[in-house]
Amino acid sequence: MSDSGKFQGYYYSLLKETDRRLGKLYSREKEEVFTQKLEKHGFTRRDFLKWVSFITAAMMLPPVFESRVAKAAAIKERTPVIWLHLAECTGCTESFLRTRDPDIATLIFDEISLTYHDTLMMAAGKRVEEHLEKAIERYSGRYICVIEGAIPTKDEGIYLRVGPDGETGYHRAKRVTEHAKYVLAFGTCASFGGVQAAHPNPTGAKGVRKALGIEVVNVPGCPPNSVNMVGTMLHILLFDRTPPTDLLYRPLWAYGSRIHDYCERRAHFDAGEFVEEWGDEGAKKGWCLYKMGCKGPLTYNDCSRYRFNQGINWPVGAGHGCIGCSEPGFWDTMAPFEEPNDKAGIRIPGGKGVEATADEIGTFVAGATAAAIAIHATGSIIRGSTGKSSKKEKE
Ligand code: FSX
Ligand code: SF4
Ligand code: F3S
Repeated sequence: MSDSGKFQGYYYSLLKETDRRLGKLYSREKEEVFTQKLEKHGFTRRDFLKWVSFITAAMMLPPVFESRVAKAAAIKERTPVIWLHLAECTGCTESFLRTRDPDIATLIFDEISLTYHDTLMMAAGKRVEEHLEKAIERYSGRYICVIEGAIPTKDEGIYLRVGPDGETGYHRAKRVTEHAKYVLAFGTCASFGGVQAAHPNPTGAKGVRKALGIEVVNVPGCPPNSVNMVGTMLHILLFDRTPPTDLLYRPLWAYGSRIHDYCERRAHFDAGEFVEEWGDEGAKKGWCLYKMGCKGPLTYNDCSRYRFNQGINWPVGAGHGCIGCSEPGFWDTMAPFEEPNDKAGIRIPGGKGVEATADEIGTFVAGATAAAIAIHATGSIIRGSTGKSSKKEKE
């Protein structure tokens, strides 16, 4: 079957499943309560539907899913979320809170029941521990476990201790994920180890999947943009299954193309117009940042489409190149961040620009990038979505 045939089949079965699920879970009374909540916060039904259209398109679902996404805001029983913080800077939560339409997303996530969140909770100490224990017990086998941060594994994990009893991050993550239905790694630290795992990695820090040997959906970025986090969670809530991923276990809808493919400076790359020095004429004109070290041609993510902080801006928009923060080991492999990666074999247009080099354009991003593209394409084809994600698997 062709790839497009497979995807049509995928969407069709997803649609049928969603209707079956919503048929059981949807409640008109709940919808009325939710609509009243929206109104109370100053949102009209139209505002809500606009948000629904945006997030449905971002998840790369066809418009036929929009009414289902809207309905999902009013289902009877919510999926509880337990959100842990391990070795990291909390930037991922910061990014999550800066949702495109914070109030609508926040309202929906209130409904989703953020059962436990290490940093957003008012309580502290023993009370928090009791709350966590109760949540694990009450929702065992049903909750989504979100993890931010890497897991130090050296010397039995002693380099990260959390909570009043000094439990290791490794033990806590193991204990909570064991009873979770789905595990999501938010941020590059939780996905691949991040800055903690950068050379020489003194604490033996690893991403969740590698540290625990379990199935995890990775939502990398340092931090990831909120659309990727909200959309991934919404996908699971809607369909009760994880989205299709690439070979690095990143949702394809969010990490299926490169920063470079949708970059607002791309026309300047193709025309051979580059910033050569910080603050030069090219910089003032918004030319391409490749020669200043931009790793957009090597990085799979959608920042160039959705940006950060309610869509206001993103690294390249602000005038610095992408540093490849959603790729594994980027602190080591993408550095130096302000110089082009000579080993990547990326060919750039010469001074004559796109008209003179049209035949070459297709080969610009060959060389080392081909390896990344191959990983990606293979993953796209072979890795479907799963309905259960706590199975053990070999590293
Ligand atoms: Fe890591 Fe997230 Fe970078 Fe920070 O929690 S991905 S250091 S933005 O905060 O984990
Ligand atoms: Fe944009 Fe960077 Fe690509 Fe230039 S190299 S077009 S700045 S992503
Ligand atoms: Fe990271 Fe590059 Fe996006 S640095 S935030 S993947 S633009």
